Amino acid sequence: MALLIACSSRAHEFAAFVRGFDPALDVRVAPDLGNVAEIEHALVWQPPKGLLATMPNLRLIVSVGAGVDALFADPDLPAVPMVRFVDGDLTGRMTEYVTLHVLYHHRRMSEFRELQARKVWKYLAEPAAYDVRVGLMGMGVLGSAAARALRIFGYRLRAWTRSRKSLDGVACYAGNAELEAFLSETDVLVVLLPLTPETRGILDHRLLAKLSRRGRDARLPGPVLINAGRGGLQVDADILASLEAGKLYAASLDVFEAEPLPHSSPLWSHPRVLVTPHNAAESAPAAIVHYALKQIAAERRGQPLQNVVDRKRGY
Ligand code: NDP
Ligand code: OXD
Repeated sequence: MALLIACSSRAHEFAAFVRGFDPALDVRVAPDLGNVAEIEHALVWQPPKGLLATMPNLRLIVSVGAGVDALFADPDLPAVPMVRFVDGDLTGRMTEYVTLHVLYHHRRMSEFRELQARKVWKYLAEPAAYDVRVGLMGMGVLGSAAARALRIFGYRLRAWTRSRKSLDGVACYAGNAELEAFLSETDVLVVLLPLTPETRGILDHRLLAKLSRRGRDARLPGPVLINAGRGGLQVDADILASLEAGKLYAASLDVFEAEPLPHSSPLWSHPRVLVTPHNAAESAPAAIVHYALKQIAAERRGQPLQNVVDRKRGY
């Protein structure tokens, strides 16, 4: 009985925590697999394609990420249960990220930064929070926590999901048929969707053009995009073009089509774009390992697993 750790980063850090928590557990760190027939559980982040299929007795895959798109990218992904990482600290960090960036753009901070650089003392009109419509694309574990935090400030909240949701103080829209109505009533778009075949490239010029601008009544200078879901959801070039055309006022991007974001990308230096290196909600290795060992223990005892990935939905 062995646990494989196949992670593109922090693998040895995870292994050290496993050994600390459970010294008796046989831990293998890819690419040092040993006898693959002994591997029953795997803790993974972006594992090499085809690797997991070489383990004939694999019984459970634990994803270090909340998002599992990298696993589904493996055409040979074994048909064993998969659980994704869901954790209070991760959720808290994402809530901080979303709140920080909604407030930043609502309070026109990028313009104040520009004014400060030029030593210009200038008043900019800022709408009341109750007049700013924040729309969440995706209101699962992370989106619903963000909505609860944003509600405290009095923002007018709406959310778009696959199946219909219900949350106090949030106008809920579901499915493709209601996407346009959702977008037309959104000033600040917060994206916390998983990357699936249905959502890939969804943040393109057509979608961005549908965001509310409220014409002469607009309180913000234009719509804002905040994407902390996955880079594959967005078309970087369309975001830039929308900013240039004034269809977008500003953007906060934690994720990109290519990561790390290439030096050549104009997003790096755009005055209304905030770039962060896919760390909106970095998770603590000890918490990840603790969670993985709990799931492995449940699997061994035949008890229910938590946060099981639905293969049909792809998240
Ligand atoms: P959940 O699975 O809990 O929530 C996903 C939400 O997206 C659900 O509300 C779901 O709808 C909705 N959704 C999925 N597909 C569609 C679709 N086709 N149309 C409309 N809505 C859809 O995921 P989490 O909240 O835990 O995480 C969301 C994503 O955040 C992850 O998949 C990951 O990519 C990203 N992430 C990024 C991090 C970072 O550091 N930048 C850190 C952690 C996660 P429904 O409720 O109907 O199922
Ligand atoms: C995740 C991430 O999916 O960090 O957890 O992106």
